[in-house]
Amino acid sequence: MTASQEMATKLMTVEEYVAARTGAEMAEVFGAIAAAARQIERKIRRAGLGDVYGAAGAVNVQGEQQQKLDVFANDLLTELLRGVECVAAIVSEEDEGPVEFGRAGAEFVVVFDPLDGSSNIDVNVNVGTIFSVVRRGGDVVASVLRPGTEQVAAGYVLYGPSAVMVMTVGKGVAAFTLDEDERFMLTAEGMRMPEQGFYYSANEANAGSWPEVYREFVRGLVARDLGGQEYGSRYIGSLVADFHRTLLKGGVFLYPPTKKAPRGKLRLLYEAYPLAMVAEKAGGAAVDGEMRLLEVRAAGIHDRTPLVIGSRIEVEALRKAVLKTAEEVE
Ligand code: FDP
Repeated sequence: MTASQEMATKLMTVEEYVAARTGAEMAEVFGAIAAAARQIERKIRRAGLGDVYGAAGAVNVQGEQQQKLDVFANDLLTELLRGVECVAAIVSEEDEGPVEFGRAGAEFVVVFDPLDGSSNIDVNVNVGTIFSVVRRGGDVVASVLRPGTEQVAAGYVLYGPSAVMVMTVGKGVAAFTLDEDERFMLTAEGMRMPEQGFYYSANEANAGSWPEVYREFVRGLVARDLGGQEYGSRYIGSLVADFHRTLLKGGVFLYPPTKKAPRGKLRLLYEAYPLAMVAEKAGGAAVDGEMRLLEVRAAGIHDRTPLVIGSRIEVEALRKAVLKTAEEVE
């Protein structure tokens, strides 16, 4: 790439990037997500100055305390996407069912977790928005319950020291950084996750209640059994931030089944599916332990799943170990 081509690439907004690859309708969807992300970022940046920390007083459909910023982010995304003609409905972590916009011919449904890792807000630690776009095929619920392989676009926004949107419209993974003029500008294209990496990321306080095969896997990483690779441990407890590091540096994020959450803690539709699509498009992998994550089927919109996601070598090694254990048990 010549220097002038590189400049041209860098001067592209996320809306322009999407329009050039998939057309104006999807660009409008991204425009609404970017607009919401801008406002969420502004609110988070000034969180300590206003009355935005803490619980909103309600409990969401997951039985979790809703934070004020959860509610703010959810309302904003819903309203901005309502303004996009090609969006038929949204499905959010914060709502019991889909919110339909009454547009029979609209093509897309947007699924999102408006503010992931929200237990980190009060301590000024990174949080994120995760989203996925699927085509509406008749009933909205049936459309979003199709396998993750059917997603047409997916991504996340990480509200960190800078705000970054990482996304795919099915052809490679790109990152956009929020600039001073509040535009998400292209800062990386064709992103690739390292084949093997330097960090593993898990809430090890739960290790006592993981299936033994996961404990053994992590012990193996620490012992450098995986090709002699040396690992460090990193766990933020904000999925978007933990995933983003894994995407850039390689390694593996795992949230195995636990005694308390035998079917996993993380949500399939609006956490695992979008990140799995990004991971795969960047050359990484994601499984629920045994299966390719994008082929795991949800029965309900708020279903949970175990999640192992990251570099291909670590994810494959874990999957092989889990499958072997399953064989031995049979
Ligand atoms: P949070 O409960 O703060 O919203 O999906 C929720 C999530 O955060 C993820 O962002 C994070 O990876 C995970 O839960 C953290 O769970 P633990 O506190 O059990 O480690």
